[in-house]
Amino acid sequence: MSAMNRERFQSSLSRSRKIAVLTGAGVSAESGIPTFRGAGGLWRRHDATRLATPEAWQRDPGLVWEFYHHRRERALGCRPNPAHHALARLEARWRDAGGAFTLITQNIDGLHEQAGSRSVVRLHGSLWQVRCLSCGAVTENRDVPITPAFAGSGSPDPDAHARRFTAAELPHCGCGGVQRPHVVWFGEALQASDLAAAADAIDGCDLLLVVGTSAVVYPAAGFVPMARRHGALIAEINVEPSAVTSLCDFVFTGGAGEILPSLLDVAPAHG
Ligand code: BV8
Ligand code: ZN
Repeated sequence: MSAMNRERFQSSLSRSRKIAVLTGAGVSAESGIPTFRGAGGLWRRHDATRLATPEAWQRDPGLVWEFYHHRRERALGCRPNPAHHALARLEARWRDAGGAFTLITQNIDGLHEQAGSRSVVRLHGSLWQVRCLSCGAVTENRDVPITPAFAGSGSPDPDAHARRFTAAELPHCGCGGVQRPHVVWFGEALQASDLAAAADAIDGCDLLLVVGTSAVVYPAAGFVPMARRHGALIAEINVEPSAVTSLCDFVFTGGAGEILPSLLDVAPAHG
């Protein structure tokens, strides 16, 4: 990134009164959580985007739970990286100075909240919540394995023995209903309240940071052109161009964990 570009960005950031951030899997890459479209997008011979669907659940809920058990087990040891912490610090500085700040994430790993981010819109749900198919109750659940039957399962090895799980071996709610991951699958609608909260954050923001997303998944990716239509300045931090790079006023190429701590080390001009 050129020094002039960096300076222009940091002075725009300092003058911003309402900041919005959109993050994707790339912000967690340096925490050890594989991205969707990188090698992490494959599990056994399945494309992750085909497992994260209601159809996959109808066909074989045990296989879908084995996929999520694998991701929960792998995420257990992962911690927020300097990118998550830099965004949490920026939020605190803007909040203390009376500014507005909302972080909209596509990620389900919970690392933004672990790093201390407070104003978070989780567009796609949480790896650590389950939802009952009978009574709809959404509960926190950090059990790994999710039930004893999944102990030792979930290997991503394409030749791993694929065993079927009975309905009784799946997680159950106190009401007796089967529980699914509380995430938004492809083909499922996002929660209206989350979409509204994200649209409010984009409406009237002077600066949108787009961090670590390929910006191919909708409606999340649609918030970038929405911000542009509302006149916001847009900065992208990514290791490579994305589907929205052409809409960005500033493009910083590199790992979010390396770039964000110094790039965002700016005091608000107001307050
Ligand atoms: C809906 C939860 C309607 C589950 C996820 C054709 C055109 C447009 C849209 C569609 C279409 N066909 C279908 C659709 C709709 C579909 C969609 O967008 N499909 C895409 C694939 C084309 N969208 C949906 O289905 C959505 N729902 O539209 O509903 C509807 C309305 C009413 C009633 C019924 C239905 C639901 C989408 C949500 C799906 N769920 N996650 C789970 O995780 O298991 S999406 C999932 O994939 C992630 O959450 C994430 O959002 C997405 C992956 O995207 P990224 O986060 O960007 O990750 P990716 O790996 O792609 O990229 C990583 C980036 O990081 C890269 O750019 C890389 O360069 C960068 N990077 C890597 N390392 C670093 C880095 N950057 C910085 N630093 C680093 N170190
Ligand atoms: Zn229930």
